[in-house]
Parts: sequence; structure tokens; C-alpha cells
Amino acid sequence: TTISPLIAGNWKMNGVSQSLDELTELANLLTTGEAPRAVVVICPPATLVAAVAAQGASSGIMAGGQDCHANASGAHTGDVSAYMLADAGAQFVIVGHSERRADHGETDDQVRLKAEAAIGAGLKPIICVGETEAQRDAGQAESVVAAQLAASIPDGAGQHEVIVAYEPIWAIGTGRTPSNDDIAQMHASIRARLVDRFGPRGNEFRILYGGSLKPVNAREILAVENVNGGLVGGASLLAKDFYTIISAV
Ligand code: G2H
Repeated sequence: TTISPLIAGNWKMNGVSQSLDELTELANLLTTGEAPRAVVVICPPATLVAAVAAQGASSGIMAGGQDCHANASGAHTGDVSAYMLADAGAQFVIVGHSERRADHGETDDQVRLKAEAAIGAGLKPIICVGETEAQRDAGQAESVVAAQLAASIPDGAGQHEVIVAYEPIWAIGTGRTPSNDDIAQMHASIRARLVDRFGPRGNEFRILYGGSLKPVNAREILAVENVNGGLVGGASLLAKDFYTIISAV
């Protein structure tokens, strides 16, 4: 099976209404240049999801959230539900990003419930996993990620479109990336776990790479076997850079 690549921009807590100018520029690049091979997603802060969904539609840019609550509604001050993101026009939502796991103490169980809520709301969850530097140095990277996958991916995922993002924590926003061999080995390991659990359907999940993906390294990283696209933070904030990464697949 060939999987169409997906490039998602994760704006994190960056972006105000003026940032929609970058979206306009990206849309221009996407519609005037050669048609991209990749599915293009922007995950802005929740305040901009509706605007990105509306403005991106004509150029094929889809919108995603960066997190969602596991419940559909209720007394959860400050939280946003998957249904609300879907209602705002989102088609994707990132869950379990390491910054959420670290800053908000999210556990694998909570991440799985969020992914279930996303599926229930008709969103495609992008489930993030990744090891710390200490875990990699101790030779535990694959076992740590395997445990995260086992506990963070819902059992029903095989019947839906669920995306995995491998983001080694030590590569996030640091400018450092694993070697292509290390990426290949990890993505092969993730693929094997998905096939173990979901059968042949496991071959159809996209596995994205994330962590300091930039114009200068995108082409080689995105060409690694079992890398079906990328989750891009810092380099997604400038339309020109993000377009270069999109064009690298
Ligand atoms: C990893 C990535 C996007 P950056 O978190 O999710 O961010 O590309 O800035 O390392």
C-alpha cells in the first residue's frame, strides 16, 4: 500500500489574527506552484481554528486542533472539546504532544481517551509518542515508544483514520535530529507494533516524524522508509519555509 504523505504544521502557542497573512501566502504558493503531493494541515491555536478552516478551504489546507478534552462538553474551564474543534471546521487534532504530557501531566490513558473523543467527533487524531534523551541513551527508546503506542492508541483505531507522530523529545525545538538510520529503525519498530496489533491495516497508518524538521533536512528525513510525512513546529510559522517542507515530499 502507498500512503499519501501528510505534512502538519503545529503552530503551538504562536499566532494571532495577523498570522493569517502567512496562511494567505501559503495558499498562494500552494495554488500557483506545482500541486503538492502531501495532504497539508495547519494546527493553529484554538482561537484561530475556525479562521484557518475557512480561509484554507479554497487552497486545500485543512485545519486541526492541538489538543482536545476527552469529554464532549461540561464543566472543564479553559478546555476545548473535539466536537467544538469539529464544529469550528477542524478535521484533525494533535493529542499527547510531549509538551502536553510534560506541561499538563497527560498520561497515556488520558491521551487514549482524547483520541477516542476525537474519533467520536469525526476528527482524525494525530497521536504523539517519543522518548527522552536519557531514555535513548539507556537504549530504551523503542520500548518506551512501544509502551506509549500500546496505551495511547485506542483499540478501535483500526476502523478509523488515526495518525501516529514520532517526536523524540530531545529533538523538539532544539535543532537536533536523530540520524536517518535511527529514524528508519524507530519508524520500522512503530510499523511492526501497528501491524502486530491491527493486522494488515497497521500498514495503512501514517507515521509522521516530528522534531526540528526544517527546509534543510526535510527532503532526506521525509524520504526515510516508513516516514509518511511530518509534524512541523517552528518551521511551520513562515509560509515560505513550510512550503519548502511540503514540497520536499
Ligand atoms: C515537535 C515539532 C512540532 P519543532 O514538537 O510538533 O516542533 O519542529 O519546532 O521541533
